[in-house]
Amino acid sequence: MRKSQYPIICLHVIFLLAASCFLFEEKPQAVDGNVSIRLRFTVPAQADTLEALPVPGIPVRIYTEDYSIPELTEITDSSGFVRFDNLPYARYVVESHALIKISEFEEAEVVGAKALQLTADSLRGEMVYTDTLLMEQSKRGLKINEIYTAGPPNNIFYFYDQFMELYNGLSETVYLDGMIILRLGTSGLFADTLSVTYIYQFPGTPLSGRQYPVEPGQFVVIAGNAFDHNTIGPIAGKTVDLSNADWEFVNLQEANGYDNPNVPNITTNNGRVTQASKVDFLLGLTGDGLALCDGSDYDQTDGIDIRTVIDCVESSSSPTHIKEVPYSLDASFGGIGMQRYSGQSLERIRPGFDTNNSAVDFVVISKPTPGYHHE
Ligand SMILES: [Ca+2]
Ligand SMILES: [Ca+2]
Ligand SMILES: [Ca+2]
Ligand SMILES: [Ca+2]
Repeated sequence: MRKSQYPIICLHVIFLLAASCFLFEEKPQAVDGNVSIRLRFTVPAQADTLEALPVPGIPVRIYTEDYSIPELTEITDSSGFVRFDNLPYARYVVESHALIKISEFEEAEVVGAKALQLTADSLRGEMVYTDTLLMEQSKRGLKINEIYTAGPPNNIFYFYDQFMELYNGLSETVYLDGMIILRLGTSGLFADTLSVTYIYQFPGTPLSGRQYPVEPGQFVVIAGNAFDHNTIGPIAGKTVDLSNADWEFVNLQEANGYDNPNVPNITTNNGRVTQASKVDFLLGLTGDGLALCDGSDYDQTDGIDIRTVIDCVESSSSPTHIKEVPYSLDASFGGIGMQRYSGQSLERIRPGFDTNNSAVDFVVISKPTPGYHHE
């Protein structure tokens, strides 16, 4: 018998989004365009053939924020095709997830997702956009699940409500002891060390420490500053309450830096990890590189060894952004179109879902979700 990565796919596709099939069964009358999207969903076939296998019978969602058009869902046919008609020119996100049986005992989650900008120019006169999406398998682990950096809607340049969120997608407990979080500089696409702008470390001993557990399915919120940012007058009601964050970034050399005594700290300039900057951990509002590493390499003067990386994400609001993070850690970047001072956040499509390709793995969401996942 030949080895196959997805041997019995046709029999064992399980719907994760079955509920959404029934919500929008009828085509909404508001959709009034004459463009069509026709997509084929496939998964990689055996290693010894080049041909991908179609994925039949899975729900495919499509949505746009350009118009108030309801989300649409269609099911792929027996050849993996799905088609949406009567659409206006707009930017769309197409997404599908499925659990696929990869052996008698094991299922893998796969996703196919794509952002499309349909204009008369991009379609070159055609009325049907056609493409094939290769669904990719998620790698389970402790992941950077959400990065909130844009700031709430405001005109006082407030963005100190930033946080990041981790998620444990494994079936066993992991420990944060001694792990480090990096804000990255430009490393180079084929580099084997990461260039570091900021370096912060959890307390405890890297690799062997067992003081700071993260249970399976648990979210971990790490606040820039762990207080209720709604207490700031001009942004009251528009931002996040981080007073119950799990952790707080503190630069021990920051003059008068905020430090909530009830929230434990992940620190820098602590006698172990050292950085030149005396400011708090802050990320670029609409793009940056961020890495979570196991802490076995904590000397950033010669860069951090990429073999110690647990997860790494590059983001940028600009579609013409030039990548700064090695391809082997993130094949692309997420966050295209994210606006500063919008309250938007960047979160994985599903909790912990990671194909090491942030354009596929992440979506821009309209408001941050500290400690939980967007709907
Ligand atoms: Ca802080
Ligand atoms: Ca604190
Ligand atoms: Ca990753
Ligand atoms: Ca979240």
